[in-house]
Amino acid sequence: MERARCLEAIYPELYDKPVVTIMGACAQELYNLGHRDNFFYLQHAMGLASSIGLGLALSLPAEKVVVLDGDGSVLMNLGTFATLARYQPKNLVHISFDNGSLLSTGGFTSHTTSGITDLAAIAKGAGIEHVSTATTPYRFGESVLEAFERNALSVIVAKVKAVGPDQFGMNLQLPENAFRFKRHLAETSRALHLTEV
Ligand SMILES: Cc1ncc(C[n+]2csc(CCOP(=O)(O)OP(=O)(O)O)c2C)c(N)n1
Repeated sequence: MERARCLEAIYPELYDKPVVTIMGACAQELYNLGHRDNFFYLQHAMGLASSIGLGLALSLPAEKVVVLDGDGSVLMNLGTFATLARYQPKNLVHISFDNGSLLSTGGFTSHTTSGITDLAAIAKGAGIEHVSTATTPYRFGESVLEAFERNALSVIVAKVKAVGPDQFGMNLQLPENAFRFKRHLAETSRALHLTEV
């Protein structure tokens, strides 16, 4: 299973949801499908996409917030599952694309390689009830649709190949993306705590 195909499959469902991605290959693959102002590609702050997603979910209870994470990034902030479990945002869907690799910086193996570390088991153990692992495109699509329907925190670990886009490059700098994302949320969501930008 390839992450790009997974993203392609769920892309139509993302049109109305705030989406936060990790940097690098995942961000590029989503961008390549067509940028939208409800997509925020987190740069530099590896491991913190889930933290930003949690903050958005708590601030925007009427929105379904989606985090697109990576195994390396989650491993860098493992406590995030315990934090998510504690706050239980009903409107957050956390998807880890587990390719067993730090693909975007050269493809070094991560701790999930060869099944050493099981992110889904960690999420369960942290106290998250709705956790699923997807190894086929069908199961991935099913898990995501179920999560979008569910009024509860959902974590999905998608086992994908360590392959990424052929080329990197976005016609969008981080500050512009951040300002447009925030403005979009302020204009379209029933935002409770967003200030003017
Ligand atoms: C704190 C920190 N350390 C290292 C990096 C460099 N870095 C950027 S992306 C990346 C790999 C991310 O791996 P993963 O989350 O598994 O996603 P993948 O690239 O495999 O899609 C690394 C090490 C960074 N941005 N921040």
